[in-house]
Amino acid sequence: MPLQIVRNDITKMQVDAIVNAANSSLLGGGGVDGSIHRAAGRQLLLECKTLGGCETGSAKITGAYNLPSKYVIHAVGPRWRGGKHGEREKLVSCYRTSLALAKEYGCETVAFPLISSGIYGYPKDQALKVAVDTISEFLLENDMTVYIVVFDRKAYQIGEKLFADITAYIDDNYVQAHTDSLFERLRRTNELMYEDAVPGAAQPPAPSAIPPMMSKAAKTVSLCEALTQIDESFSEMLLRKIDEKGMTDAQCYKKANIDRKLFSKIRSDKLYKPSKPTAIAFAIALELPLNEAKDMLMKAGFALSHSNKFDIIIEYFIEHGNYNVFEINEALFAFDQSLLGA
Ligand code: AR6
Repeated sequence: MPLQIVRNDITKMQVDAIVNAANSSLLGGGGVDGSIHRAAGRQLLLECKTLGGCETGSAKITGAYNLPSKYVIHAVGPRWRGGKHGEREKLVSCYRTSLALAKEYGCETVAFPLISSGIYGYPKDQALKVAVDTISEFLLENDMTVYIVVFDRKAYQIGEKLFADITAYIDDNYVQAHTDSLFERLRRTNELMYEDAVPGAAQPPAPSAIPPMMSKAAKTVSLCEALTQIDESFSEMLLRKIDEKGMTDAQCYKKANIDRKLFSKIRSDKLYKPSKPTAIAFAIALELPLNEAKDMLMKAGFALSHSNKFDIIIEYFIEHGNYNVFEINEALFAFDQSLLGA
């Protein structure tokens, strides 16, 4: 998955480069800066002293010494002063400069903290949005795995309104799914099976009279014949939809937050069985309406139900026409669910 949000201490990340939320002196400080310097050891400070500081909105790179990464990229975020003093542009520039440095040094994996969202006071939901937007824009043109590392739950907030809307949607749908009586559900299942087995039947009999499992196997189709009528596979539907939407493969897998290698596997193996988050990520990237998204999932052997939060959150976004995988992932993360992508 090219962009991932994880909960961790950034000094523990096993990546090529970690990014530090530094100040313009580059000589250390509190917050994540303090932790990085403590974990890297004194040599980091000695190297930083040779750099001559750094402007707000920019970044400089050093070795990582005792840290598990190879490099530390020291980015200087803006202090929040109400939002009308170019804070956003400077924060965007921090991410862009850091990513450009990481690329220049051949890094394949990079981890960012939420720059400026601590001591510098940038509102956390807005800081997260800037991070996600800027990194995902970079990933459209570049192959890299980028982690946004969130230290604690408080440090991570999606917009309050979105959080409240999704909570309400989950509540409503959970309630619906769980207030159905067992009898109601059985009755509906039986009705469906009956329609399936006896097309055009005038009146279904009372629930008690329905045989428990009317199977199509009872009909005349032999197993061999049935096997020649295999439906379009997940991979075939995916490739067909990409063509129908006029997208390139790369546009699709990047929008889905899926890496190129995995996409190639799916492309070359007609019977490839993706994980559920991967299948959904493609349905989202293709902007499929709910019924088609469900159809595509079914091809991979999955369904969207109202019995778990993950499914309801996905449905919420599809119903609201929001097909931004990264925003969906922010919400999934906020509700402690697995993220979309590989
Ligand atoms: N791992 C990941 N994230 C962390 C960690 C950690 N170990 N520790 C804190 N965070 P901050 P800023 C999160 O204050 O706002 C320093 O003194 C934290 O929860 O470290 O850019 C510098 O020298 C928050 O979400 O950086 C500057 O003077 C995010 O990292 C000033 O602070 C950034 O919080 C920079 O302030």
